[in-house]
Amino acid sequence: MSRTLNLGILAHVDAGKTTLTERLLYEAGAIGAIGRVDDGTTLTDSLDLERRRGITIRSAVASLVIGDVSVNIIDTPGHPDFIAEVDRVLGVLDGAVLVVSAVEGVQPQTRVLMRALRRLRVPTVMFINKIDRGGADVAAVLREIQRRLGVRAVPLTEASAAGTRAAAVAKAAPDGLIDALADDDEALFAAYVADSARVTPDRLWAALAEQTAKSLVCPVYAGSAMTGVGTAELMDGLVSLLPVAEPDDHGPGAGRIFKIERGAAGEKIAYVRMFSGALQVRDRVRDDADKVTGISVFERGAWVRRSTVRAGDIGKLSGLAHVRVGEAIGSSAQDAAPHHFAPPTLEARITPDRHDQHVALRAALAQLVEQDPLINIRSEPSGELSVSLYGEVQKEVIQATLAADYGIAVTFRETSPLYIERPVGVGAAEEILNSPTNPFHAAIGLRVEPASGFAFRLDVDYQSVPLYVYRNVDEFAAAMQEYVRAALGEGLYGWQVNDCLVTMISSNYSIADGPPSRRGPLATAADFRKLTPLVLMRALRQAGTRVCEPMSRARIDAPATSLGSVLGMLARHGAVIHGQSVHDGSVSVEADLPADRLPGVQRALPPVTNGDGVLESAFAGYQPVRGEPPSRRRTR
Ligand SMILES: Nc1nc2c(ncn2[C@@H]2O[C@H](COP(=O)(O)OP(=O)(O)OP(=O)(O)O)[C@@H](O)[C@H]2O)c(=O)[nH]1
Ligand SMILES: [Mg+2]
Repeated sequence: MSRTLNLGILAHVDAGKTTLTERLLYEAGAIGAIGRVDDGTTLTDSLDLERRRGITIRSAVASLVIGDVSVNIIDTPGHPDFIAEVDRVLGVLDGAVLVVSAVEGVQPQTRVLMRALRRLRVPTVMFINKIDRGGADVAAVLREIQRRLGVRAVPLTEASAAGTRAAAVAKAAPDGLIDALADDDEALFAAYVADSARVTPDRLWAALAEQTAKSLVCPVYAGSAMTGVGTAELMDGLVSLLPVAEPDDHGPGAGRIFKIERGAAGEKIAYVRMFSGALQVRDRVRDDADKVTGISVFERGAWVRRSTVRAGDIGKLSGLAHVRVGEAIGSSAQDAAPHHFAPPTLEARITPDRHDQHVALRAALAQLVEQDPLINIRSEPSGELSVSLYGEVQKEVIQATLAADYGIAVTFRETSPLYIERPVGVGAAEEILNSPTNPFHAAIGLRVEPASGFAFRLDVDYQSVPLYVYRNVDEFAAAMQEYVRAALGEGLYGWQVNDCLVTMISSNYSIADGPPSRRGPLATAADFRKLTPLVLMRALRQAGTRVCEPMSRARIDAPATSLGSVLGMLARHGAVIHGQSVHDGSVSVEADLPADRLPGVQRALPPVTNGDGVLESAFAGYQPVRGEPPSRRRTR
């Protein structure tokens, strides 16, 4: 079996991910001619919309061979509106290249991505790209990487003539390497102290690979994806520094779906990364799922039809009509993957321009949600539809996709912040059997209390679990957790309830020949499901909830002379300043403000800074709204 490396290419928008992917494919001989983003001819920006706009919208997979390693490369979008695409990919990577521009340096998304990569312990190599462009400053970017990303950067190439078309790279002197590595490798340090000459380059490289695999250090290469300078060195590093595994492909298959697309005839194609075992044509991906009817895997850089996809590989599966992005498949199938980034902060009403396309729009959106589980659709009893969103660009993309792929012209209106609710105190409620307020054949007690994130616990007598409906207590707990999660979609004010612990404190069900208090038709799963929101709402009413709004942290860099007007402008937009610093005639101001005020600040910035102000922003959690809490119409 060949060795495989599943590699993600990640970066802030426009840093050069797609150009680098194209360059690597070309250098490895996987494509015969090199395409350009600006001409709309790259392999991985294959969607019409991507080619026209020159940005990546969906993650794309390609494959190349370096030495004896088969590298599956996943080019991701950098625009924050499409962070959901990166979210799904993170869970299937063996390693990543985080690209940063030698001109723009570390940008907000660079930080967000590095934090996620570190948290998930994805071994990462950095590539300082665009050293051929005017203004490139590799040394300054290296300092930023250390300071702003908080990683121990190990430069492996040195750039010369950066900022010119003659920019080149050479191997960095190895002196720095021992300093970077000895801290976390006592044996290496001891060997070096005993006899520095005996620490061979091979020994150092092995130590570097080991610490890279453990996410302790981050090797950094420099170059230009455009001219190809430095990419050969990067390719060497990818296969010698990132952990290339030879996974065990015996036993039943387990993997994760990380992308769904539709084929020419509208059929679903699911991309799977296999972690162990193997999956075959005609296998079911879960007990209750459809059968796989076709498999394609990469071989020497191209998709080929096969009967099996094995551990370590990426495969395209057909026949799975009901599969969703993020789903785990195979023997150890558990929940959907957890999310790694901030949630969408906007919601907009979406309406078809032609009134007779309402049903078609609903069906089309349902298909988009399968591909993008972070898009949440709400349909109100009146039939009106809303979608949750990250931003304006995503809105335009949804609009263009609906028009091009489904022939539906839509209008977005009433874009508003996506508020959440948090419980204020503790509340509990209970429904017993045969009471006038309980139309169901099940009984439930729930307690709600503030927490960080969402958690569900089962604290009931196991005798009270209907084991004729659920196979065991764990299955009952999982089902109840899902009912509770669904019910929390709309709290007292109609917003999603977050940050709460829900404990199930009592349970019961009626039986035909039971004592009078329990006598009745046998309870079904539907009784538990339907009763859950009633009890939960009562518990929430007792606990009380507070409506909170999504916040952004903005950082503005501007000429020092404009400080006064920048501060005034921020205050007018309701921002709270919590830091400012002046250096070399320029000033940085950091401030928190409601996320929906950001576009206004963006528009107001050029006039108060003579066009010299730069705004960066990132999601900064939720804060209670001041004044009257906004409410949203409930759908139930
Ligand atoms: N001069 C120079 N330009 C580059 C280089 N790499 C990329 N570019 C240009 O930078 C722009 C963005 O490149 P992309 O490859 O689309 O960047 P990306 O990171 O894939 O962008 P998104 O996927 O939209 O986030 C394009 O105009 C490229 O031609 C480079 O090494 N040097
Ligand atoms: Mg791209």
